[in-house]
Amino acid sequence: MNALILVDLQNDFLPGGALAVAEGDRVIAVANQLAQGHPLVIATQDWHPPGHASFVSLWPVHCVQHTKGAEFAPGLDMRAIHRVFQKGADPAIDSYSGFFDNGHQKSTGLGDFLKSQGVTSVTVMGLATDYCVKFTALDARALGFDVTLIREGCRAVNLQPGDEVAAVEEMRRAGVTIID
Ligand code: VGL
Ligand code: ZN
Repeated sequence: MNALILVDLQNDFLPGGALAVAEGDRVIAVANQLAQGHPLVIATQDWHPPGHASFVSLWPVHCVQHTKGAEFAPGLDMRAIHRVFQKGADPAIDSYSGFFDNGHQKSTGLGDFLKSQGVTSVTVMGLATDYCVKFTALDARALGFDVTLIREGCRAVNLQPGDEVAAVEEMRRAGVTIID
């Protein structure tokens, strides 16, 4: 069985949000379309406590628990989403991947959940290509899932120009099938 993983489709990553991703809003329609009638749809949610370690030097304050910015995009069809996995709640360590924290110490439970459901392949899209999407796709590969990336459902932060292309290449090298 295939699971669709929608990565961090939250207000703070949309235009006007605290960590806005250019054209981030454009992927919501793609998500709704892919989710329609899909047997298993997972959403990840960046879910930071106030004062999260990543706010100090890396990122602006974003996706703070129980704030508007952490909520899912208003246009996202939540009825099509079966389970939400939150990440980044540990104040001391960030979690780009929907599966593990960045130190690979703690699991979110997503991998075990997918295996318990008989999932062997995952389709991944969302925000942002060069961070949470990339690390989610790479961890999914490392856990043994077949992974497909829907590129039109992704947008990148691009702190450096070229980050998006490099992220896609890294995923391709790891065995992720890229659908352009
Ligand atoms: C993300 C930076 C910080 C993402 C989350 O969703 O790609 N990037 N937190
Ligand atoms: Zn974050």
